[in-house]
Amino acid sequence: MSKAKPLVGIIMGSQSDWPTMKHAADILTELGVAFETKIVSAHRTPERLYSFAKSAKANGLKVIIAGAGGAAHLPGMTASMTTLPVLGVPVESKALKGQDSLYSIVQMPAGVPVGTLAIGEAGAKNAGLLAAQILALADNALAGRLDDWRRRHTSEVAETPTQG
Ligand code: RP5
Repeated sequence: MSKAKPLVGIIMGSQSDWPTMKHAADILTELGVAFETKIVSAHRTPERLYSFAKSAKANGLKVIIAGAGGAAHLPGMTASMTTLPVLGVPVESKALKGQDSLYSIVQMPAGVPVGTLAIGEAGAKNAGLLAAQILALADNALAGRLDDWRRRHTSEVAETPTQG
């Protein structure tokens, strides 16, 4: 069986970002969305970044999720080289707990948007969901799977707290 062509590119600045970015990958797997993962560092592998961002659309990607920590210029630099939607995930850093990552990603000057999610695991998971929601605009089967996912998520909330 041939592997589906990836529609979402998940990139991250370092191997150390994977425990966070894995949550984006997991949700896409759960929803049956084909994706690829790559380590692309804006400052350590700038040529890899250039070639990834410049060829992303021609390679069939529809959405890019970019996670980085610290001086997190990866999402913004990626967005500067493509008009695909770029979702930025601020990875929690040691020194500033990801506030540095968040501010680096969220404060894009007008004209080059990056959709910025929450710091860490919640942000990565929501980036995966948001990427799926974008793709679902043109994919009814995926839209149905998202509705089911949301129903399950809602039904997991008990009406009364467990005592004890
Ligand atoms: C950033 O620096 C990466 O995105 C990572 O979050 C952070 C630390 O990278 P390593 O020193 O663990 O490679 O570029």
